[in-house]
Amino acid sequence: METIPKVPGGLGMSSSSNSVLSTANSPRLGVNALRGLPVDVTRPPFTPGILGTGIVHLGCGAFHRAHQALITQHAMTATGDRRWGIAAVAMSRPEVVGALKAQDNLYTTLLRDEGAVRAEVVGALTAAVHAPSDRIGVVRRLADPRVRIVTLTVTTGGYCLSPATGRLDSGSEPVRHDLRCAAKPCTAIGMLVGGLAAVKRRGGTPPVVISCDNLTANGRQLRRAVVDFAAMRDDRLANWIERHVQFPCSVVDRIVSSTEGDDAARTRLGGVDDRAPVSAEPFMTWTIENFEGERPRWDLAGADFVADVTAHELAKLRLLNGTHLLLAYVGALAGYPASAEAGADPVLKELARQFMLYEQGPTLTLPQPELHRTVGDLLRRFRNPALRHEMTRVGRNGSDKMLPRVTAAMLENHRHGRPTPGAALLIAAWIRWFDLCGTPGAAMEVVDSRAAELAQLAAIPDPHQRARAFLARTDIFGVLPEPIHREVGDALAELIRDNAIAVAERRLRPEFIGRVA
Ligand code: CS2
Repeated sequence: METIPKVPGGLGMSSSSNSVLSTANSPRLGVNALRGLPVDVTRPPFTPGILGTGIVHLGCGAFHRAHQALITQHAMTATGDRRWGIAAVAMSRPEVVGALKAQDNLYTTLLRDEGAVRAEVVGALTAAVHAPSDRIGVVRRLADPRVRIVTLTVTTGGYCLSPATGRLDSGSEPVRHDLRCAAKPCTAIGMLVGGLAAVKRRGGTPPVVISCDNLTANGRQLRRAVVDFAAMRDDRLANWIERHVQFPCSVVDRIVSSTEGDDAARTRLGGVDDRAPVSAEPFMTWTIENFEGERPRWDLAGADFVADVTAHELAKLRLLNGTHLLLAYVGALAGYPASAEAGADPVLKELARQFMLYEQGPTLTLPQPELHRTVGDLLRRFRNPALRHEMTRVGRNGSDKMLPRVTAAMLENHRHGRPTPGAALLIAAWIRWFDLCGTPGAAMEVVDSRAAELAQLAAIPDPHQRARAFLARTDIFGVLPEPIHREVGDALAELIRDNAIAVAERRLRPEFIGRVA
């Protein structure tokens, strides 16, 4: 029997099963339940049955459902153009697919703020597909002439790129599997190439492929992976993809939290049971590089089309995602299991503010007033008490996130002689988690594709040597100079012997030390 290797990336930005507490007798969400929902629940103005499928999405996690799927529903509502239903593909876990199928592909998005919860039932999905159960079917869907757009949220690992070279990691087991077994690919890259090859064979127009992952230059990275993979199958296919397929970059933003064990959906739906709800903040942006071809009027639903997303992307990755990591790793050491709690701690809030203003901010092109406004907004968003964004989710796969979100800026600051206490503490706290994971009551678990290799480094007793051993992993951190190694070692030594909040407070600018309340 064929063995399918473990695929990096997997579910993308999803939460896990999203099961809500339910009573055995509650009616289940579905087309028939729509009419009986409370009046303040927004319903889709169409049912999935009448939509065409113009989009395939790879990575049917919570993020996709609370972001692109909802925006697509709003775009279809604005125009009445019903060609843009989405076939959503779950890359690894079957639970969400089972839940959606049992609900006519309907689910609820709960937009949650301090004062209010707004519920909207989303009917934009025309199919939910479990990729491991239907690999041939996924490729067929990608090649369907009606599909004009493919979107992805498969996380960094899902791109199968080697961090050292930026090219396809052709030695990795999932990639080798997909080269051997092109008809039944297990990676997003193998699936895309399979679908595009079928479009080329029939002489069709390929879909536009839009990455929605938090990666630097996500469209260009995706294109690199796809073209490299195609070239290993057939040079002509690779050339055709290079010439004909558009991979616009896009920057997504919405904090989407876990809905696990959360009964809010059933309450909002007046007792109707939804096993695939998602919870998110009201704030949302989606910035997409211009491309040629048909698309839903996402621009009427909050998305922006621009010539170049670079500046926006850097700001998002460094201010929001980088600071999220700081709050997750340091906050979890302080015992906070979720981002909102860490964001409400006065010392951590000040640390986050200073990290954004004085470390990440100077590496961006944002004008000062905009930087200050963004930082203020982010501090509010981080501490939204209505969302439960667990540290384990925010902090997972840190080894993929360090360079784009933290150390690229750190290195730039070092070159300009600017201090980087927040970044050094962030890295030290991450390293510290390899010691602590699995300890009873720990506020975070380490979930990382490189966890096994890194656990060996974490066993080095001397904190300075341990920090050096981690930082020697240039595939994770890039090349950082000696003073940064020392600074991270110092922070790690302090975190081992002292309380994380005290260590954080010592890293605030002198005028704040002892004065944060
Ligand atoms: C978070 C993101 O888990 C993470 O990496 O930082 O999911 C973050 O919530 C989103 O990017 C917000 O747009």
